[in-house]
Amino acid sequence: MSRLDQIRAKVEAGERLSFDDGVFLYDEADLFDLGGMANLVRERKNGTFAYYNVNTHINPTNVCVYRCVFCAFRADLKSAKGYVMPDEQILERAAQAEARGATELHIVGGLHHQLPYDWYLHVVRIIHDANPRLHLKAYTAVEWDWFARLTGRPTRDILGEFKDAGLGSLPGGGAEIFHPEVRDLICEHKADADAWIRIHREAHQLGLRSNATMLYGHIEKTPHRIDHLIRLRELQDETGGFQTFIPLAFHPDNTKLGHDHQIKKPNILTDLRTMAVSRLMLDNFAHVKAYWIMLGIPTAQLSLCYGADDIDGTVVHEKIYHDAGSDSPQEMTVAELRRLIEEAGRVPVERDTLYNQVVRTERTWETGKPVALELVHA
Ligand code: V47
Ligand code: SF4
Repeated sequence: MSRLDQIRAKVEAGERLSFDDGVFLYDEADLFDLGGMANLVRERKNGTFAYYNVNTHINPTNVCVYRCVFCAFRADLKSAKGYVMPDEQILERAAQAEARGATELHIVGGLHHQLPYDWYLHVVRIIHDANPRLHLKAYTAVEWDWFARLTGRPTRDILGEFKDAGLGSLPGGGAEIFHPEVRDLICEHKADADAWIRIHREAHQLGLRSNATMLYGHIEKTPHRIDHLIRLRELQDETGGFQTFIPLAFHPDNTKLGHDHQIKKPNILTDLRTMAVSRLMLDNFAHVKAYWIMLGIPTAQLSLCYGADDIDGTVVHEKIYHDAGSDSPQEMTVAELRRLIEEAGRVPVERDTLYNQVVRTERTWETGKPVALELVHA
């Protein structure tokens, strides 16, 4: 039996793939074989559904003490590009989101040199108090680690305090590439892999769900990517608290990394390969997301047959990828998202952040049953 056939037999039997299997698939498997296997797992877990949500991004500040070399979003303290949103602007964004029928706000930003811990807490509290129905998916592990550095308090206590103030879940950012051979070169001083994993573990133990990401297509090599996926899989075995994995393609424009290493954006073949290998390695993740802002619409559509079952949401006001050269639109309407999914031969399902189906009437929305579970137990 060929190596590929051995791996295919494991996938068909629902057996776990090893580190070496992952490296082989990434580097040597034919893309169509890879897609076929990933699609098998995708359809086993999520049938023909493809999920989207109605959300808005808020980046309360872009001023950041760190200098991750892949980041085009950050600004120095005194730079003309730097901003801190006043409360009114934050509340207006949240009110607009609510008025447009959003169920989720995605809140992340820089680590400001001078703003105190209480400001970040205040942001969550005022939004939640004004819009209690909006799910607040806020702050990456890098930010939680920063709050611990600011206060000297354990991250577990801080997460608990934010949960009481209205935090709903954690986004998956800040993971980049866990392996120190890469991490030390691209984001040396911020939370390391152990801190990222520990913070997500603590969040899960507090009953908060979270997402996970991997930034690919820069200086990392295949073993670093597989190592990253396996570290996530191990934490998921322990807690079951991750909802979605989101592979993030490096966008080089306006970044030091792109400039110094002359790196181009990964091509569609790498995007699809990464999506498929992620789906196959992360056997204990329910969902894999093709973030359309980052991939562009055609690749996001194709990804729905290469392991992905989710395309994120309407988004609105996206900055991180547009500062780094993304030419996808800033936002998509629900009709456009649904059409994108239908054109790819999938059935669109609106979900809330926690993957409950959203049922809409003319004026309002309600949370229905967990979609995936309904499917699995049908
Ligand atoms: O942590 C920053 C990445 C992340 C660039 O949880 C870049 O649902 C590529 O995590 N090129 C933030 N990537 C975005 C993020 C995310 C996005 C959508 C949904 C969710 C979710 C999470 O973006 C950062 C970093 O890994 N990033 N700069 C860049 N130039
Ligand atoms: Fe700061 Fe985040 Fe950009 Fe790093 S990725 S420089 S932590 S805003």
